[in-house]
Amino acid sequence: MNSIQEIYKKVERRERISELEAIQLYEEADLAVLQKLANQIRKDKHQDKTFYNRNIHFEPTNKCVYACKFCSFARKAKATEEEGAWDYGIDELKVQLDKYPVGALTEVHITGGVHPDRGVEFGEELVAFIKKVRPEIHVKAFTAVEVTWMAKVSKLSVRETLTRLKKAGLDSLPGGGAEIFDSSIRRKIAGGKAPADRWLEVHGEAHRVGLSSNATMLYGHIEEYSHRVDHMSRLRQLQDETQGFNSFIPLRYRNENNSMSNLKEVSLEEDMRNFAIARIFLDNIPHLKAYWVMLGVEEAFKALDYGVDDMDGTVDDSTKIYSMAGSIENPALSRDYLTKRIAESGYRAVERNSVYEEI
Ligand code: V47
Ligand code: SF4
Repeated sequence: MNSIQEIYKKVERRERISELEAIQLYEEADLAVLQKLANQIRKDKHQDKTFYNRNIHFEPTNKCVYACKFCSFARKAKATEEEGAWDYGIDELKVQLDKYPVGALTEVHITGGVHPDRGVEFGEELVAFIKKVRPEIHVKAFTAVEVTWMAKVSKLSVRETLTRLKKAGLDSLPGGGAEIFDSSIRRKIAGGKAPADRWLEVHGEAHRVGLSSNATMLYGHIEEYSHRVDHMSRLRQLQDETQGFNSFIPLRYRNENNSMSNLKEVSLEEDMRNFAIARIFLDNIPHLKAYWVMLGVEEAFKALDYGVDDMDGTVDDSTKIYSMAGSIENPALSRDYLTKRIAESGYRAVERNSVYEEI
């Protein structure tokens, strides 16, 4: 086993670290050293740029065939409106889009519960509608879990499902549904939903049909450091093969209104340690995102000093997944606020499109 000093030196030489070395960083590394190393890597890759975009979310339903224990958002598939369930379609999507003049948004992110009856046709309809009325908007839609379910309902292969969605106008896949890949932990917190291999297969196929994607990791619940490293290692392996991931998004478990509310949330220090190690370990994923909606605004700005180069976007109060789990109630940040705070943090704000081209 290497000493911790030797691992630091390896990172300084920009050599790839092993899974065991990453676990050792989690267990032994000094946070100030991790911060310095992650920051150097971030500077090599992106200099002083901090990216953001102008985006909204659309959550077509919160009805879900699954019952992940960490989820505060989902309702049973047969739940009624009185029980807090919703089913939205084209009409609601149109109302949402009509709020924005042409040019005000560059991305719509669509994700929601896994609706029992909605197959690929529903997905195609939503995506095609956006492309009809706002062809310039990038549509980042449907997690690997949703894609897997659509394929099942419509009796198609994953590849056929992705190809049809792409033809309808889908541009990329969001990173959700990854949770934690280790099967024993995944089974405990995410029940029967798409296992790790399937999640990775969907993203691999997406990359091969020409759709890029993101990857998340839900941490700070019942997993151990070895599970986080295993998760990132499987992503690193797929990325070596496809180069299709744009960004990695660690998501701290939020503990309100769900079946694991007995668990305490991890500390800010733990969040920063996790961002820094992710930046060091995932040498082949270009961007590291602090999703302020989940993490909190102050925490996300702090993360810029621990390897993060992307703040996600303006969001404009269009998502409920995190407010229902105890995070910011009405998440919205203006472009001016993002630009100003990024500058105050010592970085240069750069508006990006969804594949990180500068606007
Ligand atoms: O997969 C659900 C997470 C994810 C909780 O790709 C929770 O750009 C913490 O993936 N505590 C969906 N996390 C959101 C997502 C996402 C968000 C922003 C940007 C992108 C992107 C992707 O939310 C789920 C799950 O891991 N989640 N409940 C909770 N209580
Ligand atoms: Fe359903 Fe997704 Fe919530 Fe799991 S995390 S219960 S799949 S909405």
